[in-house]
Amino acid sequence: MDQNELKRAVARAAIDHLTSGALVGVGSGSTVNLFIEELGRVRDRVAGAVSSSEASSQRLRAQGIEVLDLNEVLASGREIPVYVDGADEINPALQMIKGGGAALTREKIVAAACRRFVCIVDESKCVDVLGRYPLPVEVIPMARELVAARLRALGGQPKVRDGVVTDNGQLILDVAGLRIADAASMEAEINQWPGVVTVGLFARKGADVALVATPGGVEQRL
Ligand code: ABF
Repeated sequence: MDQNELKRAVARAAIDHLTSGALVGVGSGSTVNLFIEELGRVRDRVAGAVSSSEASSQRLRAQGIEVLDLNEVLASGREIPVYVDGADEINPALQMIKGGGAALTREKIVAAACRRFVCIVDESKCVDVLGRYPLPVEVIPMARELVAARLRALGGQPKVRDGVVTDNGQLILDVAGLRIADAASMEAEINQWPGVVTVGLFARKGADVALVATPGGVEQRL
């Protein structure tokens, strides 16, 4: 099985985790793109979607799935039972690094608005300790060097992601060289620095379940 087939298998498995007739929160990335295709096949079972990126919204609409505004959904008192998204890395505690696709801020917002986070990955994303994948941090451009200096003080090597402006008009710093033993503390620390919009650690609120595609089948990890 190649990596694309693994991604397809886990995207398909996520369909069983949806709540019939309800809204679904949808993340971003190549695994989620396959999930959106699978969602198109069962579009009658979902009431609509709340999306974490312009790219996912376009794909959802192309599958005939209505994309709703998060504020309107929440203001009307509707619930979103499940959020489905990929990750760049996930550890055994189901804490993640996300943001390789630069959609981390909206992903964190939509994930926080949904009851359960179903993470869909192939086994190449599973690590014991987060940090092999460079940690994305979304930053207001004026604060770039301030935040970069603080990331260096933590032992990281930050680098501006070339040519990338996020959906929110900000920059991404990718931070190599971190070994993230206490992901929840690091998330809290970086989050409160002036100029940081979002750090790509999803640790204080990680996934509720990980569906992991392996050549032997899709494993469910809790
Ligand atoms: C997004 O998709 C991310 O936060 C993460 O960067 C990425 C994983 O992408 P892929 O499925 O393409 O590996 O959800």
